[in-house]
Amino acid sequence: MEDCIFCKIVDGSLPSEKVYEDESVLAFKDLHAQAPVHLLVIPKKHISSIREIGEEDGPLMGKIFAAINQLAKEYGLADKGFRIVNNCGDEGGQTVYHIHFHLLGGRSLTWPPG
Ligand code: DGP
Repeated sequence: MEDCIFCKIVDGSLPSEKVYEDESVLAFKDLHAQAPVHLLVIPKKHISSIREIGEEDGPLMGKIFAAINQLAKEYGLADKGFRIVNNCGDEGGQTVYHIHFHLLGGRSLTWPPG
């Protein structure tokens, strides 16, 4: 989608540090890391937020979580623990309206979030 920075990362017109890619999912390092490991896992297809997910996206969401599990293992987080965050909407803290899942780990994470 035009003017979507994550679509531009998907099509390569904006640079990113890619850490995973398949035909429908991409993961890259967050520009403003909040933890030693902070990755963003996104569908290549433009979905603006969790509110736009339909039943037909079930297999795609399964692929996203398979990629998350693979990355958690690769980055040594699987046994120690990690956090998946999805911010939805303005009050949810969403700033980029292309759905993405933050994978955070590598330190003890506190709760509740701010
Ligand atoms: P959220 O607030 O949940 O919408 O998170 C958006 C995240 O995207 C935020 O942690 C910073 C990150 N981000 C924003 N622009 C870029 C970019 O151009 N490249 C990368 N790698 N990350 C970005």
